[in-house]
Amino acid sequence: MVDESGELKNNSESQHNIQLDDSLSPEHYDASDLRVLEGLEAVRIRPGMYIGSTGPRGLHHLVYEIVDNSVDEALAGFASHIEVSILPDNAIKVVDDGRGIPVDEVPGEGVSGVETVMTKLHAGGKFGGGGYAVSGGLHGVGISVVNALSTRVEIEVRRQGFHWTQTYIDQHPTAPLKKGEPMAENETTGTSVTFWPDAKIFETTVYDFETLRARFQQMAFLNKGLKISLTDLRASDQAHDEVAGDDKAEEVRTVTYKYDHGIKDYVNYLVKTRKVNPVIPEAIDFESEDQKIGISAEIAMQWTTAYSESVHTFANTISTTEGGTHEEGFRAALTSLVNRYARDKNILKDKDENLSGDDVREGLTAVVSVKLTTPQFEGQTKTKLGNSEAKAFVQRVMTDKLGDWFDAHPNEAKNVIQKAIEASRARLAAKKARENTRRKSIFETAGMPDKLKDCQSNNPEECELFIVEGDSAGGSAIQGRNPITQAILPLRGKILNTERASIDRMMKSDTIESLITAVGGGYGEDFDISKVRYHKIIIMADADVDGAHIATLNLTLFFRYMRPMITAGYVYVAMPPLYRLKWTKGPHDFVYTDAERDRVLAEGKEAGRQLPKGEGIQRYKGLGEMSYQELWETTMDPDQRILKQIHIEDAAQADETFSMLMGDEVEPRRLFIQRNAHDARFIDA
Ligand code: 0RA
Repeated sequence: MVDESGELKNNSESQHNIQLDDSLSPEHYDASDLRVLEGLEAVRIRPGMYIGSTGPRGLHHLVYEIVDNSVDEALAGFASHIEVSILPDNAIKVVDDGRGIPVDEVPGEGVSGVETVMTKLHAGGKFGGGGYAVSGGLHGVGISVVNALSTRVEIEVRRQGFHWTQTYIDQHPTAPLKKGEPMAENETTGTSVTFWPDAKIFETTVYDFETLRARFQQMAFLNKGLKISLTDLRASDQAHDEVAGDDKAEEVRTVTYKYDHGIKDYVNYLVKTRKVNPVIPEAIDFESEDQKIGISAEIAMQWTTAYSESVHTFANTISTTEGGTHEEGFRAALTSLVNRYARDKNILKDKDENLSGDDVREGLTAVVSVKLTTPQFEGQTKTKLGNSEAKAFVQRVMTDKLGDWFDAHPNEAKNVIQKAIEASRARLAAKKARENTRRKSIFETAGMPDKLKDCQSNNPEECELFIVEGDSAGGSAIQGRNPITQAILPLRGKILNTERASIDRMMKSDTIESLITAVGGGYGEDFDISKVRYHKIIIMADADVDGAHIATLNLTLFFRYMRPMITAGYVYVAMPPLYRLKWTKGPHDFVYTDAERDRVLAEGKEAGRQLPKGEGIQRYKGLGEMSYQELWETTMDPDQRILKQIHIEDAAQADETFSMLMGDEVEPRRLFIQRNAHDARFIDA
């Protein structure tokens, strides 16, 4: 998914000068105080290093840290059900039916296993277990980090016939682990962890149901047979307060996920949400494990009548958005296998060109999930798998198993290859059309589209391309811009829905052609980010539903055909203001939401400021209504504008979202823009 909200304050050390021992009081159990202060203090000083950020993403990460431990119990064969609840005060409770955290004293530690896990960094699998623990969040740092960043943690373990409990307040246990009631006859072993995230650390402590729901559904897909449920026990008004204007009253929400066919179910689900037709009767799936090198791979795939590919890869259940070795192995094997088979069977003739990877993957929905003992995560966002053995392993598994499948299903194999051949024809036709237009435009400035008002600088790092809806806004943008670094591409009306168009039809569209040409890096498999002419692409559309649709159409084009632009963080959506408050004295205020308008009005009045009678609050209906000065001031000036940087946190979820957004419903599009962009005010500064 795209990053869900602004995380502006993260990693700023100065904001986390938090007192660590203000909770020490005589009644506190103090045997382990020293140990607590050592490791956990480091986490509180630099939370970003352990959980990525102190924004909403980091807040949600705490839940995943606990759940990952429970998932490890499931992978080790001991747990089958994980129940997560959001409590009324935004505390999180995670209950599993695993073995339970060890309760006996850990040799050399002088305290129970529970207390060791809670107070020592990385204590997770260090004792007792040692199994095949392969789930794990971004950092896999364990429960102690959750303790470090919570004001309170309550643990209950069912193990060795008893209930064991312990409470931590500001990291410190209030007493040693307490042996309580015996377990009832019908009770299973397990662990229950409840924690209250520290509001001194996090920008917000309000959990988003949808974010957790989507992640748990994905975990259920990636861990076949595992049952995960999520229940929201907050009052419904509170449960929704992250999305302004969404005040539907709903009763307690509960979802439960369990997929007996794992990623095959995932592929079927993705195909269904894309509302496209499958090409083969049933999704292909296979798995293989090599215990010697400690790696397993599960692969599921289905070709569909869609035009774009949707291949999603995971390592230890983490979405590897930047791809990596497992994805390379998958692609290499698929392309060469299909070409070899097509030539063997004479479906591809001697004179025919080889099918490209893009051709073979057109319409392919696939999930590749590898689990390995020592994953290496690389890349900008640490979501690229680096283990070289994963490439060879996935390549071998694909070649063997998909090869067998082709041999066993010759008719279906033929359909798949036929589809790739059609994709290849369309690709060649598109290439020809492009070459024709290029020849035609040779007299224009360096082959750039007529409509593009380019900037003077040739340094992509400082160049910005504004994609502007409509001619009148385009005109103001051209007048208002900084011509040195800002280029304008006005597009008339909506661009083609690339979700629903073949590549040759897509390339016949003037608007899309001019956009791709202006960006300069090509598209699809041949996309080359080093040739890109601007490091900021700014989609500028009205702040209404129609504008949101235009923004999503543009984003879909980037997502499907120029994805590295998004991964590199080059794609932004401009946020034009909704109102201008014209104070009688002092500078005007631009505000971006109704809530902000009310707040700024109240603050201004409190400070004794006044609005002129009548037209003190100007509402902007659209970009086209602003003068070029206003447009510059509010939306284009790097010192004042607000940009939302688009992130792909999880390509599989983004994929689903784009499919959903391209449908007919209006409301999800508005919410999309509101929730899924990143406030780049400071990135920009
Ligand atoms: C340390 C060792 C063992 C299990 C766990 C921790 C454990 C942690 C969590 C956190 C949530 N649920 C959990 N379940 C288990 C191994 C236990 C053994 O060897 O019996």
